[in-house]
Amino acid sequence: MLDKRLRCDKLKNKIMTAEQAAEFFKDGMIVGTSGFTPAGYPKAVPLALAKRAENGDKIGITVITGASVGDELDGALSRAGVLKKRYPYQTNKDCRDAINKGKIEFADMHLSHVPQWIKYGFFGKIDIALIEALAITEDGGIIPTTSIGISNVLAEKAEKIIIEINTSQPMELEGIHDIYSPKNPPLRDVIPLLKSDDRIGTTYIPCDPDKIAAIVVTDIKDKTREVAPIDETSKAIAEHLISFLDNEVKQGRLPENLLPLQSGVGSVANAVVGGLIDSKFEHLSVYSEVIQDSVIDLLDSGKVYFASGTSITISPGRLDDFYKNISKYKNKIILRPQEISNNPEIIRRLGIIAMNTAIEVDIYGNVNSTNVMGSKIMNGIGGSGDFARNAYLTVFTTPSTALYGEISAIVPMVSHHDHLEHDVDVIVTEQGIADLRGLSPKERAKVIINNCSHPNFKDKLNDHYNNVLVKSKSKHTPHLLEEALSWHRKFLETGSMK
Ligand code: 0RQ
Repeated sequence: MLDKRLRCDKLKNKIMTAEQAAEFFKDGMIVGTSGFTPAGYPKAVPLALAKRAENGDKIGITVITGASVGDELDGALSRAGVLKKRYPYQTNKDCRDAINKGKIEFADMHLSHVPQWIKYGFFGKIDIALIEALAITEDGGIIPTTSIGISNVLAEKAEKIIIEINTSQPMELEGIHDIYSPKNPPLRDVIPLLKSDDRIGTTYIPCDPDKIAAIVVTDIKDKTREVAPIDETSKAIAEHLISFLDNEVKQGRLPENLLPLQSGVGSVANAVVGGLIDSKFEHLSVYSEVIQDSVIDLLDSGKVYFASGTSITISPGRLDDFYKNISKYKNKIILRPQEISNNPEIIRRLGIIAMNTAIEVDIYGNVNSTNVMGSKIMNGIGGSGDFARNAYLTVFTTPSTALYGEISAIVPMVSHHDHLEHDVDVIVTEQGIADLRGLSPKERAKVIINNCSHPNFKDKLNDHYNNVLVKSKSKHTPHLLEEALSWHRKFLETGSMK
């Protein structure tokens, strides 16, 4: 069975246990790993490394991944105190807690920047690349599993490579990947991708076999996350968005089958895409980073004919079923490196409709997607900025309230800025939709408050706005700095913005 997975004869003597491979890691190293969402990340070696630290070895490392990864990596290494610095995105509870307690330094980055930073040398030398593989080709090429992320760039740039061949990942995934790596400026060329379903590269990651220092065989499955069932709020958000898109088609601003769709992570994003199943749109395509449950439903229903991403992350209850039916999806899905899935050049060229989720939005259209009350990191900006800044149409969705209605998601001023008013075209909550295109700050404030805020906060927001409008003498973007964050202050003092 391993012959099919390890096809390069000269690498057969590199097979070792996870414990042996974990000995390669030294204190202070910079380690890059595969993985993008809890899909395709290494599992056995990080667990062995965490054990080493728990048994008394002093080791602290920097970890760079494609995006979030599973608990075997971020969770285990955070709990063991091995993780000292983390780039560029995370969603693990223990990792997040350690970041918010100051135990881990976290730099939240646009995901399209990460591969080129590695290529430009901005992180310094990558000591070890730890990559999950489906198989290794005769020449040492790495066939990835359920995600690609930064694996191809790590294989190019890291000093040493450790491979985890994961036998729980079905061989039928072979052929789904398309690896293409742009050169650094000034030699960078046009990326020859004109449609979501274009293939422009190889089905494996080219790799110098002499750099592969260890191969570990494991069968630990991807620990993917459940998505919350679609509730009334998400359903209403999806309905507003779909009728908006419908009108854009009627106005001649979008073709009948729309333009390629990108959707962010989380339960709201999943529900929004899921809402398209009941819409009248046909022959849709997806050019995104994460292919989650709702995209599979859209492929099954025939609404979407093609989906391109860098990761497939299917909720646990549906994963086995997906694996059994991979052949059905093989010519309808391509996985690409995140340098391509999130590439600004391609996002602008294809004219993506970008739909991401906000934590809070202010009355002028600025969006906070990352820091609760301005200082506590949730996940990170992820790819949302890559898409928001470059899309044809940039949409942010959010329920109009959080924390059982005590927090308004529409606030006078966001407590942290991720996406600026200049990049945000449309805001959608369950209350309604604000089309901000072409509006001045004062016009935006009225539309956002009146269309998107919750009835429990609308009057209060209007009072706030009218007050600052007068007191600021109708300045261009009316704010009174001492009052701008008063809503957040009130919540921190009383537990409610009401
Ligand atoms: O907290 O988890 O403690 O219950 O935020 O909120 O409503 O469940 O929404 O799961 O869709 O996630 C923005 C976090 C939304 C996500 C965010 C609290 C709320 C809850 C989650 P609990 P919901 P979702 C590409 C795209 C940035 C990255 C991105 C995200 C938790 O979508 O991380 O877009 N986006 N990547 O209680 C205080 C508020 C709040 C709030 C929500 N106003 N104040 N807490 N919450 N609003 C993908 C990749 O790059 C891989």
